[in-house]
Amino acid sequence: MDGRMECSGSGKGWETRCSLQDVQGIPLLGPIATHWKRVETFKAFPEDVIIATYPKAGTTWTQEIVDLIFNHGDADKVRRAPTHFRMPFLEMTAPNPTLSGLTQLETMEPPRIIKTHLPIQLLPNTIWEAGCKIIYVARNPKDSVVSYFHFDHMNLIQPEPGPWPQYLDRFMKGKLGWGSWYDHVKGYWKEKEKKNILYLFYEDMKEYPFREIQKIMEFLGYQLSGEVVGKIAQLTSFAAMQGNPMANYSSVPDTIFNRQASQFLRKGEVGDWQNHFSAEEDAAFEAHYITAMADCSIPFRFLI
Ligand code: PPS
Repeated sequence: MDGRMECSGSGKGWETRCSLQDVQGIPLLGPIATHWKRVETFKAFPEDVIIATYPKAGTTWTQEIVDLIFNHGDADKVRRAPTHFRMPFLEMTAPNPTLSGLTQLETMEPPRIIKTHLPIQLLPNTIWEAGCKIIYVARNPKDSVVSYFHFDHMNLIQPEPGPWPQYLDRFMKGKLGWGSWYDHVKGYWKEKEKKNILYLFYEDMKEYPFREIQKIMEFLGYQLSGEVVGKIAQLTSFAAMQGNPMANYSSVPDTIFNRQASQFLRKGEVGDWQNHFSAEEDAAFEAHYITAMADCSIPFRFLI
């Protein structure tokens, strides 16, 4: 079938959703686990920029911003190809080269803008050895899990999400793909001073896009005028990206992204969790959050 790849264990195509397999204690999509050696031995270059996130934290948004910074705000240049071709997904290994981030990366010259959802301890060693700049984006867990739930309905390679209450429970237990949100955000937070990591929040990007784009620009060593930064903010607004076929994943076939279930750029809001969490779920989540985050105070905002 067009654009499909094997799912580890099934021996078939993507007729079935992938299952998760542990890699060093982190549940990853089966095909990623199967090809883990290739991910582990990935060769990074010093000029590469890594955009690391737990799923649904604003990866695509940040990718678009970084590509626009690299291209001095030139909208035509960033419309050269869809997001996943311009800025491959590091661990997304697949026999089909058009879907394999790793295969694409092997053919690209640095500086490359690389997407990953890997927790910090699973990043390939050469990223550290090369001293790559890492932009980490974190999103509050309630909006993250809601976005992830909708995404798992629409992305037919992801494991079946099942009912919301059980899904929320699996998120809190770190059993969804790429593991524990709590460990993920804490892992990068604890290393950010020692390593070359710019730690950003989705909520800040939403509230102060100009300021956050400037931060990214300075981190990457660019000096663009206020006018260009303003243009980048406009080009990367939710509405602009939703209407941009090179930034909205509309090129991914319906056999993989079921758009009847959800759009990739779905709502793009802070606080949508209020439409999904019951009062009881919220209370249980809050109690769990306090315990899970007790060893690390990261200033998450659940509303802006
Ligand atoms: S993925 O699949 O993990 O790479 O997804 P990711 O890109 O990290 O996150 C998708 C969510 O980010 C929202 N999004 C945006 N919000 C605001 N502004 C812009 N420009 C933007 N672009 C993407 C997207 O809509 C998903 O969030 P939800 O809450 O589901 O709408």
